[in-house]
Amino acid sequence: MKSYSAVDLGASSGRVMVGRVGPDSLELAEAHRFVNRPVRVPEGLRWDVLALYAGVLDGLKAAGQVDSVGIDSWAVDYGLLDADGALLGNPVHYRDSRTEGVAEKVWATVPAADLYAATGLQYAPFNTLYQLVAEHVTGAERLLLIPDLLTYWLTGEQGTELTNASTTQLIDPRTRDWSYDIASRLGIDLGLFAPLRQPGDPAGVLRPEVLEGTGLSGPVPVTTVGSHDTASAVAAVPAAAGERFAYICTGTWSLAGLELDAPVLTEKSRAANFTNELGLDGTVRYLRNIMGLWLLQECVRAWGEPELGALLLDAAKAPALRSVVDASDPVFLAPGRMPERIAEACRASGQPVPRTPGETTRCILDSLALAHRRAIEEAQRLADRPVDVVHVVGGGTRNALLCQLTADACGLPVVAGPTEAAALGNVLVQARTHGLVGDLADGRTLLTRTQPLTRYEPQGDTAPWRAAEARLATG
Ligand code: ADP
Ligand code: LRH
Repeated sequence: MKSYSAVDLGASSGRVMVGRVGPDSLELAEAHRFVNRPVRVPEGLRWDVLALYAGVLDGLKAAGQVDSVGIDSWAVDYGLLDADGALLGNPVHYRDSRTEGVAEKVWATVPAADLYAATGLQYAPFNTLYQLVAEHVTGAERLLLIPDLLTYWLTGEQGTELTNASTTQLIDPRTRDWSYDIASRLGIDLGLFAPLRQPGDPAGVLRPEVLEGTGLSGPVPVTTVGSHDTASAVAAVPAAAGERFAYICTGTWSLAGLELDAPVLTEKSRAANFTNELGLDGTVRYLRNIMGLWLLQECVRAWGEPELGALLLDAAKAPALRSVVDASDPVFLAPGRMPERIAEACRASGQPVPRTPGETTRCILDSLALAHRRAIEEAQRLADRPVDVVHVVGGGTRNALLCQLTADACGLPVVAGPTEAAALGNVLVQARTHGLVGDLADGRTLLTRTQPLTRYEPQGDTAPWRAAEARLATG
């Protein structure tokens, strides 16, 4: 039996989970959870990375003595360090407006089609590539993606973990190495990045000051995991051997798609804005970013934080599919005024405007289920890979209405769970280094045996969903 601390930083909360793994057992417990609250300062929207690091240290202390530590977080964002390794300013939040209009400038140098052919990455204004072009980095010696930055603070060692590096849009998904040509055409200095490292690689040991602050006895190794939270979450999709599955990682975002063994780099795939991010063991995460429960988080914030359970009960009673919005539309990316923006989108597409928080919540959940349906249908078509079941993992598994609507919209069974998939994927990679788990399929089999899962059968036929889809297309 071994114990692992899995640090998982989501856009809405950070947590340190403890995984206890034996040859045929896996238990996960929460040691510490803390809010991740971005801060708006006059220069823009920033991550409070020192508060997050303090939360990680508190969590490691609460977790107690473990055999290893692994860190994953949201993608694309980074900290810049000077020649002495000191952080230069607070990392910029991917929802900050600095990347507005930057893509068009980039495409004037490297056409969007060339970028996709070389990197397979979706267009999202916040891809690290666009952030770097917006920033004109000067005076920095090193760039560390968020989990790599925290790993550096814990161990003193620098590296760039591959699955998260693939979200920079500077990686070629065929070679799984840097896209040297794209970087040089855009004047991006790849020397800013520390050498690539792979999930499973050692990432150093906790520094003496960290041991002292957390009360742990050394040496405590830090293991490189799939440091992109979505890579870790997909690694923990509890698929049975040979199952033909799609997945949806639901949290602040919904990431819906397929696990493939090679990227899809066709023009049709680019037009549909599917991304090819890198997963564990040579896999590709072929998926679409959908705005996810961010839409609801922002409404809840605007409504003064009402209780979620009561809101979801009201949503369940509200009329179904009355109004839907395009939940993949980047128009919803920035924070603020979310109920009004949803109302505006309904009005603009000629649909009834939701009047109460319950109706707006229903509109959001219907819209998410519809976007899940579209992403999974299109992914199957573009990759020529039919599926029989949809695995839903992440915080959204706690929302039974969303899971049922997703099953109904897709016309497929949904298997919901685990909720803390990213932390479990993180733990599984650490357990592999001790030979307690084998490959991806082995880890998944262990999850099917040890984690509580809920199955939702599709109800009714998909005609109302197809009609809503058509309404949105012509609205
Ligand atoms: P992230 O990792 O992106 O911060 P999570 O995977 O933790 O996000 O998911 C957070 C979301 O899960 C919340 O925004 C909320 O919509 C949903 N959620 C959390 N707890 C519950 C609950 N008790 N009932 C319904 N939904 C919940
Ligand atoms: C989810 C996530 C997602 C990225 C986004 C920036 O937490 O990592 O995969 O696209 O954050």
